[in-house]
Amino acid sequence: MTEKPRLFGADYSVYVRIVRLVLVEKGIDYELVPVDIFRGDGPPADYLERQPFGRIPAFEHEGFSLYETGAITRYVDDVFEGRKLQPSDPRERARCNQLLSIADNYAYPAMVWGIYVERVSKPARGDVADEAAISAALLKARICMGAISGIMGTAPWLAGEAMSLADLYLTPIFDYVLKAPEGQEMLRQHENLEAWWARMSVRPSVKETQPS
Ligand SMILES: N[C@@H](CCC(=O)N[C@@H](CS)C(=O)NCC(=O)O)C(=O)O
Repeated sequence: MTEKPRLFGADYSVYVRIVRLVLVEKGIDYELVPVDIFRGDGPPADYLERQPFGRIPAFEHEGFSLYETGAITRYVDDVFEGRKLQPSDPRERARCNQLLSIADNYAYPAMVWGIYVERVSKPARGDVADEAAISAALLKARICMGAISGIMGTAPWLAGEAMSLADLYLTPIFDYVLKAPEGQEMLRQHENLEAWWARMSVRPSVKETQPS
């Protein structure tokens, strides 16, 4: 019997959830090995051998160790059977890759750290939200929503005719930002994204990977 792939990380992490969504959507059985990088003394020393930058996730499949979510998800899509998550059409694939870059470079920092963490997560643990940080993040997040909506256009999925890595990358980010009223307000400005989220958020993979 082949070994189950192992995913190292915590279920609250956006990036760990992206890989979990990919694994679930492809129907792959995997083991989630808990690693908490936010504990007081930092990432466990043996984890740094897997991921020298101390970020989650890391991944292992039959002796092959890998980190960086973009590399992991493309590897999983290439190596395992199941639905293909990278478009074969070169232009749709380029749009998919463009959306992954938008997610990494602009949406994740603005929507998760700038809005969700400040507006929802900090107050929940008794800390005061940094309103200036929220205002600055909102400017960037609005650009992200506009860009994502523009790329999607009238297609059913973010990168075209089929669900792709782009949808799975942006789902955990949207799930967090939509917990803030500012996130809900931004979504209402984009009818195509509202309809996409209504379809995406009820998928069994999204329910199965909810942070605990
Ligand atoms: N470039 C990394 C980013 C992963 C990442 O930033 N993960 C977050 C959790 S969602 C993390 O480990 N943050 C810890 C830190 O910033 O120290 C990837 O694609 O895997």
